[in-house]
Amino acid sequence: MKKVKLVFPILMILSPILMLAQVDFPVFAGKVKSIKSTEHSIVVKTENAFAEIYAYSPTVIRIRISRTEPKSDFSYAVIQQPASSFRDLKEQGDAAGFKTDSLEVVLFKDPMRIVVKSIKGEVISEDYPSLPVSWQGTEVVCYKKLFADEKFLGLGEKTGNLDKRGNSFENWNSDVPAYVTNEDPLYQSIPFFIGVHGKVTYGIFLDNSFRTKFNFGASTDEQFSSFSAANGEMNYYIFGASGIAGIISDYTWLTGRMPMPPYWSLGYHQCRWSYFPEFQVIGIAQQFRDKQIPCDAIYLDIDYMDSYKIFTWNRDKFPQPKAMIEKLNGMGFHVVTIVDPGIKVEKGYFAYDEGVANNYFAKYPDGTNYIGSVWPGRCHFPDFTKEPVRKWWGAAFSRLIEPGVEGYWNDMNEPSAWGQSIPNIIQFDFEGRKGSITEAHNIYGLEMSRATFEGTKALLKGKRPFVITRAGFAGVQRYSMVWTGDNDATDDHMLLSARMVTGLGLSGVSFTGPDVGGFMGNPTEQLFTRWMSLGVFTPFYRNHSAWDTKSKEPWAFGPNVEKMVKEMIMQRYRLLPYIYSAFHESTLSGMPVARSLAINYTFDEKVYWWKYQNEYLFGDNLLVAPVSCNQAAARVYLPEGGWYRLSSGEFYQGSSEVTVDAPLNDLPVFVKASGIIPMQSDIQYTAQKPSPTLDLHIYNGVKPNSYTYYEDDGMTYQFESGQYYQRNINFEPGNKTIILTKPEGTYPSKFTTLRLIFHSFDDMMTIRCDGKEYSLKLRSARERTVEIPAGSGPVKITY
Ligand code: MIG
Repeated sequence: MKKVKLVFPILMILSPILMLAQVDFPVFAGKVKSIKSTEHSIVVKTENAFAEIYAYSPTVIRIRISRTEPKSDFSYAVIQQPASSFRDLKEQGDAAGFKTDSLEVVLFKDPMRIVVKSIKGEVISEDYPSLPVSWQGTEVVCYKKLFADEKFLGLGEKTGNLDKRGNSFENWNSDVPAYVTNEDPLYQSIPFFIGVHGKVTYGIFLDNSFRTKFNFGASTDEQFSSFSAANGEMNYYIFGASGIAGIISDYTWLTGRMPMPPYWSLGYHQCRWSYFPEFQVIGIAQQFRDKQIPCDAIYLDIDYMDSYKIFTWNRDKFPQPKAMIEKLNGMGFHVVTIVDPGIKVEKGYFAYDEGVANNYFAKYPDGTNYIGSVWPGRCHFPDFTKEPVRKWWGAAFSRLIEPGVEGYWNDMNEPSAWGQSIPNIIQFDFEGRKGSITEAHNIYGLEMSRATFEGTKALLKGKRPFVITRAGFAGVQRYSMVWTGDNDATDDHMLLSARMVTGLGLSGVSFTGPDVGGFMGNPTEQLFTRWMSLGVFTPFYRNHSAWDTKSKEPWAFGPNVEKMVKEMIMQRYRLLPYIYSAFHESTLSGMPVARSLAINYTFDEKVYWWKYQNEYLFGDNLLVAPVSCNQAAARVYLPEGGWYRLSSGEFYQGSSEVTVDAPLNDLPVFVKASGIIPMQSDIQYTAQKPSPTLDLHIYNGVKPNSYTYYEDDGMTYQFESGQYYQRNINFEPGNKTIILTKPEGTYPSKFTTLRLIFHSFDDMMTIRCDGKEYSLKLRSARERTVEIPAGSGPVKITY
């Protein structure tokens, strides 16, 4: 500590001199020369830098620091504008301070150093005392004080532990087939993390698409954390809402939230590289129906195309795509096709000809189109940082939409080229600003997803597109769901996938999932079965595997596994009303569907423990404990409150570590005491009508619980004009009432009857519902049921 404090002031004085000598020595922002407040910001000049500080909302502060005076302001991630200037700008001696309703920013002048506090005066985040923002070459770094107990969460799709302290990470979207379980970087760049120290939580989002690095106290003698960008501005946001849920809500307000996905995309998906020709695709679909295993989606990987040319069909293997898809639709299947960005260099191929004619491709500085090799051979790459290119790309989906494709799977968009080393000089338009791939690389997948989403949304005329992407950047949730790429068929990957899914969830991306069963390699029967059961409780439930692996459909491992796996998929479908409501909640608040326990139990140390860090809440009322496949029993941590095992109804007191059975057909999943879970009857695919009776499971507890049930047509955007069905279910154990509020919206629910299933309400045999008495049936030792009309007004139940 001492050493650092003494050395840096001296070095800062020397730095301009050393710069002249062309030594790779840091240039520090230095002393504040002037501070002025404008309508929307505080503008600061320092010896070597320009800074601007904005309040986007009372809990969202933006800090922007650059060596030269910033001319433009540009972001692909952020969709909001600064709100108002700070109030109470006060300059006093060595510091200036300004406030919002929730936060206070203190700017120290010598050297410039920023401290953000809560309005109560707790320090949330502060620049490391003797290391102000600095540059080395074009790289810019910000150093923050590391608190003794500080934890670091999020950062999107990352490997490693839930708490990332002591490690450093890089963001550079990478095609990493068969990545190892500590690989970094992977496919996505989401330069946003959440810090926890004392009783404080905060978030930091570095909005810079160059290669960025985050150091959470790795190799710094536990003194500071830092984040840096290879080029561009030190442009970051500090989120100071109290609590992680509030921070995620603010972050997704700033960068956008997931739009409502089509209902069918929450079902089970069957994929493989590749199902072809046509008769195999139909055959797989038919086997699902024959075996009565529910499934909603079947995928066409790269072999559906003619020589891997995007937006074409291989007519030998798929002579009549439209007729084939109609047939699949008739069987209740939706078709998803892969699209890669590389456009084959081939005269006469429409995408090549149009792209060349209109200057749609990324270029060398001399204006020639860049060529890299991918699946189709030599390819050009669309410049998605140009509006006309996005429009063109989007419109080309008519070639898939016309025959009936409903899902668009964006692959290889890191962008990947064989060799993975696209030269830094390749040029992109950046909406006229111009930039090279060093800046465009990390947002390439984001803008490709955007082009796909906006284009298909327009073509589908009111129907919701389903977009899937491998690469992305902060804000990707606005356009696409994210799958976690080419994992392996191992237990470690299965467990890691839980952390990656919840890590993405902490970082604004709710609709995520891994290749269930593992992409590379062949899972054992046990691993396959276990992973299929974890998939039930994962936002995205897709089985996928590589071309050189054995078949992995639910029946591929023999009748025993098939029976277990069939029951698991059926459970997913029974749970869809619950899952759909969780997705809807996420579209409104950004709250992920799969929630690390760190969100609700932030200050409970045990949720960060190595052995419990994979646990998460699935929606608000279920807790999932991933277990490796050969473990017959599991040690599980149940946080505060009470918990019921979903499969048996057995009760466990919370704040306890328990050992529970974990046979392959029964993943440890628990329902929160006072939890409410709506479930429907068995269906084979989402378009099939369930019985008109909705099961409403209510688990006894002592705490009140409010649950929001949501339904709509699952297909269109008509819910935006009121065509939805939403109802709160308020369970108040204190006064023994359950109130179903009057349904909101104009959409008629699929369900006209509610079967209330009371769990562990031991001596209760009657209820009163709107004054009328109903007697309960004993369904099992712990379950009592009764059917009541769903009703169109409020319903009050007392017991
Ligand atoms: O170079 O399209 O991650 O899911 O099956 C591999 C073939 C290209 C990578 C994707 C994977 C997909 C595969 N793709």
